[in-house]
Amino acid sequence: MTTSDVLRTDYQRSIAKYWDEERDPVNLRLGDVDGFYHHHYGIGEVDVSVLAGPEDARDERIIAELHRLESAQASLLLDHLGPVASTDSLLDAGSGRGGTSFLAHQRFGCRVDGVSISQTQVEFANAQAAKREVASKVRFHFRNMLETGLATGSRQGIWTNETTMYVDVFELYNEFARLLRFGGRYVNITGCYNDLTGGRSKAVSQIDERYTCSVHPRSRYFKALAENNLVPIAVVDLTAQTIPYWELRARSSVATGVEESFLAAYREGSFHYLLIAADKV
Ligand code: GPP
Ligand code: MG
Repeated sequence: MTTSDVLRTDYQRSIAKYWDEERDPVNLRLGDVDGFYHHHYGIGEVDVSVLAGPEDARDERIIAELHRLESAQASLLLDHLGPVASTDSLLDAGSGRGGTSFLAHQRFGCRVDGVSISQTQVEFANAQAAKREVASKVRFHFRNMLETGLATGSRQGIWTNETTMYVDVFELYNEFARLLRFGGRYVNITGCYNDLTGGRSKAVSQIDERYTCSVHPRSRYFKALAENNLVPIAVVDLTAQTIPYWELRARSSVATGVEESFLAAYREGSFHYLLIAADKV
């Protein structure tokens, strides 16, 4: 596909440019720990022993711990995909450098396609697939998740790991409903703002500004799912589980400055870290 087929708007071109140029140590140094490169945050209790012990190796220990929590997040997402056979196909919508896709292939042994509007990310992830010798099963494509070009009914599972804040979720779920077979599962992990607190808080606006994204209200996800024959089976509020990750990240050498906005938003209750799993009917 040509660039103009994939990138349809000035907004999409600006997002693609951001990710094409992104080389942030908070992502690359963490990925270097074991070769799974993530673009999402972490969950779970922090092992505080990483903060003790010899000063010189402390930063390395913190980075490994942040990475462990990010991998735990991806693992929880995969837990919610339900049974996946090695003959099934999955879609990672907004696949970044491929971390979650490789974990999925490792777990299920099945085909995984990832789509990203960043050609640099697609090349990076495909190089990882070749290095891992899984390129026949795990493939990344320069495609728009709103119009993947993949076959109708071809997917047993689809996930979005912190990518939905870049798109209209009604449009997105229309495409996912086309791709999923009957009984297929969609899993989403996202940050969303709290309808109850009344609109976008200052801290949420700072997150939007940092990534040039537009965090959706919680309600919008459920409306968009319902409109597209996607029936929720699990909703898990991960907010309390992600706060320790942000506290540790704020103390690390790879902090980017966005940590305080996430912590403020989560603590004041204007923002939630949510997992939603839904079945296609
Ligand atoms: C980036 O992950 C994730 C987003 C841009 C989506 C925003 C997420 C929300 C929950 C609102 P990353 O790993 O590239 O970000 P960072 O560089 O900050 O680690
Ligand atoms: Mg990151």
